[in-house]
Amino acid sequence: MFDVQTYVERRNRLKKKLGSGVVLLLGNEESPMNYPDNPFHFRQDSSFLYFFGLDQPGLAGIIDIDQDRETVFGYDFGVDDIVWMGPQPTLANRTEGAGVEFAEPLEGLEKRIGEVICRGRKVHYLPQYRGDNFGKIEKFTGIAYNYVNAYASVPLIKAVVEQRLIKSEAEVVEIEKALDISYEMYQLVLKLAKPGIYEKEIAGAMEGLVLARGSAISFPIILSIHGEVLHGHSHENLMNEGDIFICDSGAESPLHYASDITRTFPVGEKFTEVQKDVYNVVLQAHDEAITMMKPGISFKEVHLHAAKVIAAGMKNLGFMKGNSDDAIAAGAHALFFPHGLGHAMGLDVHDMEGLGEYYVGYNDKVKRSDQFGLAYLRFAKKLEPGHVMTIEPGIYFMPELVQQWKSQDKHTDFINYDKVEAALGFGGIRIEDDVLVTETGHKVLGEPIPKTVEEIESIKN
Ligand SMILES: [Mn+2]
Repeated sequence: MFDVQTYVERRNRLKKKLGSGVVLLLGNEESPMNYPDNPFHFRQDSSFLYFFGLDQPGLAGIIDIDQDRETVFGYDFGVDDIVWMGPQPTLANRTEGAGVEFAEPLEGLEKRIGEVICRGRKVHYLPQYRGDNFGKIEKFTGIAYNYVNAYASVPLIKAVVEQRLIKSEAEVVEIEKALDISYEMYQLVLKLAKPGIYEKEIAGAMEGLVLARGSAISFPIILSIHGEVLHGHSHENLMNEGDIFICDSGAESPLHYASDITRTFPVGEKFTEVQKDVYNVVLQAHDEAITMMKPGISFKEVHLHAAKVIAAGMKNLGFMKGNSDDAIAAGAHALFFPHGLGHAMGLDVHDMEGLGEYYVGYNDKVKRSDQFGLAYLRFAKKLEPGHVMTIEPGIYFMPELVQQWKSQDKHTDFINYDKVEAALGFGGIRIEDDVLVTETGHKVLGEPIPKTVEEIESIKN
């Protein structure tokens, strides 16, 4: 945990921002895999971690703003539990570390919420994503399961997003701890990738490394010679000479802050000429986007600049044609770069996506586009010091998308379909780093992981 004061201050800020009512923050439960006592790896809810820091299942926190009283509800383990689990700290011991004065048995939570509602006071809760917590909110408030998220507190969402989006120095230190593991992961990938190995052998070794550091992956590893499948989690392919592969992965720091890094490497010692050409377009988009990162610039502007580098580069290589600005305005570049440039990162790898992407990356002034490609941009608003963003442009050759667009005669002024079709089977390229926005500009977090063609090929030789 961070020091006690961190959690006290975070809750004080939240109380001040909301002004009145009762905040209910549910921690997560153990989640069974195939029978109740055989759970998945436990992961605490990120907002609960942020405000209370307590990393055990079966807890809930109440912040009564009007009475200035904070309570953590939970369970005290008896000898019958300790027989199976070993000695456990008491609930009061645990809550003390979070600076919370009151620790009460979980059974009292329903009654407490009931009293608040009976008095006509507001219960603020966040959108839920786990079935058991939907069920709890339904039980405590009487709001039907299917309407639980519709009645989540918008003022609470906005207040939590505002706080969690700006990372303190201590939080950045945590993210860099996760990035230390990422650095080792990519050293391992570079060592293992050779013709004749299966994707799952590398992905498995990476996850083993993460576990051996006492950490957990921050999301399921993406590692595939089919880099054009954006979030593919199958690792069954045999990797051959001449293939390139995308590896998109992350780890968690001890306090559960994420890292998120993507590299694209050749399976053999070298990229082919065309792989190198396309790689350098993505790298240029990545580098120029990072250079633009500073307070006051909108992330949409940075995204559109990366799109422009990609459109111009693909025109240079003969895959696109016509005026690149017009191509971007029309959305033609999205055939190759269909996703957003990046996302906020913190306790969640897609930070606070569960609270609503709109609240994280957009606001009343910055509305989401409905154009294919731009619509997937998770964050468009202005950057501020303390934001941690990923920068992850990519170029992909997606056979189904190419066929669909071609059959619809889509953007024929901007796409050279003959040349694109001849290149199908290329796969995809994505390059991702994690970037902190500072007072004056930006800082790429973590030890540099090989990124240029020369760096990669010199290690692989
Ligand atoms: Mn990412």
